[in-house]
Amino acid sequence: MSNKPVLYGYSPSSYVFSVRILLAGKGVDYDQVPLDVIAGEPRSAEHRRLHPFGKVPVLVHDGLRVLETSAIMRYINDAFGGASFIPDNPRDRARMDMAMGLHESYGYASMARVVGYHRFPTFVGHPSREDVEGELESLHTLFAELMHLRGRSPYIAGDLPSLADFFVAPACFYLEEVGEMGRLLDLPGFAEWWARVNALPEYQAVLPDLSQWGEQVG
Ligand SMILES: N[C@@H](CCC(=O)N[C@@H](CS)C(=O)NCC(=O)O)C(=O)O
Repeated sequence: MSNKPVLYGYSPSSYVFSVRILLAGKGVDYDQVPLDVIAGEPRSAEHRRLHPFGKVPVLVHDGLRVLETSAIMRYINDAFGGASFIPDNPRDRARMDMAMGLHESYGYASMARVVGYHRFPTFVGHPSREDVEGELESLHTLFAELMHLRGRSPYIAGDLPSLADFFVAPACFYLEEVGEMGRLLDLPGFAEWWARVNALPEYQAVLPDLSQWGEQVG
């Protein structure tokens, strides 16, 4: 049995991206099986043996299979050495958990539809521009709340970067990439937080190569 974890999912996947930021931050060496989401590879019968809903990421380590990005991130944080990205006090941990839960429940799907509108419209069912405006409104509400949670802290859950910043950063990366970041930049504190996250070496180290990504559109 190998001690090297295996991460299933290709790097452009926003959830895989979050996990890779953390792996870089921890300095963990791993293998990656780059299943392409837009090409439908996670839905194969073979991958469904690892993930019954045909999703990525999946992390396999020492015979343990971990599903769900937030669980994968907590596992990596705790199972490997290096810095911890989980705050050591209950109040900041609550901020981290709230941010991750809010993004999972109210952010990810909206982000995927906005980005899909530009880069993989068939995959997301051809949303209209009106649909996209509604999703952007939800994302505005979400990030207003995240900045409220952050308050005067440099990062979402305190003085140091946490799983929460890594969990939501890919959404911002993609909104910027497709030119839909504008309204968020008006939120008090957002631009300052985003510049700080952008400067993190673990984030810069794993920026996905998007040259072969998305559907052929236009
Ligand atoms: N709740 C899951 C969501 C995973 C998820 O939706 N992953 C997307 C990629 S970012 C996926 O695998 N999509 C494949 C599909 O829907 O066919 C998690 O936290 O890991």
